[in-house]
Amino acid sequence: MKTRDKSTGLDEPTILLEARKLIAPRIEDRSRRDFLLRSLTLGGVAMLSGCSLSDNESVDTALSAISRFNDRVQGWLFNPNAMAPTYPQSMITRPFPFNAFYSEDEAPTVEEESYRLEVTGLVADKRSWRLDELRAMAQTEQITRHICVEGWSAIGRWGGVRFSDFLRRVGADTDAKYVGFKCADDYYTSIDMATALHAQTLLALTYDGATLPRQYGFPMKLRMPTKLGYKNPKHIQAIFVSNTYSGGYWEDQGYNWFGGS
Ligand SMILES: Nc1nc2c(c(=O)[nH]1)N[C@H]1C(S)=C(S)[C@@H](COP(=O)(O)O)O[C@H]1N2
Ligand SMILES: [Mo]
Repeated sequence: MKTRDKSTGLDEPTILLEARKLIAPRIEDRSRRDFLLRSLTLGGVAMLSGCSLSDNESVDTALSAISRFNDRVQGWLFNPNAMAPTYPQSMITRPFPFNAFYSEDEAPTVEEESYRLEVTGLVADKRSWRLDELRAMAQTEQITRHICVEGWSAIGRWGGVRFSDFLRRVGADTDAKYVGFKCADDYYTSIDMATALHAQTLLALTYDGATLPRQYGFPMKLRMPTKLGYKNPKHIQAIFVSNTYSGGYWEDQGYNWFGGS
């Protein structure tokens, strides 16, 4: 079951639990965090969000207001120079888990010959890319942990083009706010520019030394060890640079947009 339960109702423990989940991850000072989480009340949620909690809809609005606030806080706290941990080969999770909003046999089949990566928006060079052109760029590799909000994590080895190299190569406006992605399976997401330029953000073309397999995102995925699984789009077909917020598949259903891990 991949649908998020939106029936927050007016059940106080559930609302507070949801609010705590949104607030907790980015308060680094432990004693302040524990204090804030312990002392959070329904009144506090209403106050933080500027919404009355009179019905389901206003509860949802309040929680998404906290989530938007959390995006800003995460953006401020995100350190573009801090590196996510890397691991030795011996720690790679085998087999690496599959996840999508459908089952593994339904993963899209993309044909290499006809495939073109579309690049649009605030970029100087809007021409499309063939896979071999991306393979001809400098390649790098990393072994990092993928963390899914559904409660699992796994260590994997991805290789490909540093995304900051790609963005500079296409003459992207790196002062723009967002980079968005459209995928072959109708998935979509968008990320903040600071994360797009992070040294560990890869336009991944390989998994464990071989061409990225179909179910893990062929022909390419964006791999970011600084973000949760759902922010890492597989089967990327189009990349766009923009100052307009464009959300994402899970983000539009209530998942936090910044999605830092
Ligand atoms: N195109 C596409 N990308 C996607 C998804 C998806 O359904 N479609 N699911 C996301 C989620 S929730 C997770 S946890 C990871 C899973 O990647 P994996 O199959 O390589 O483990 O892909 C992310 N990227
Ligand atoms: Mo996920």
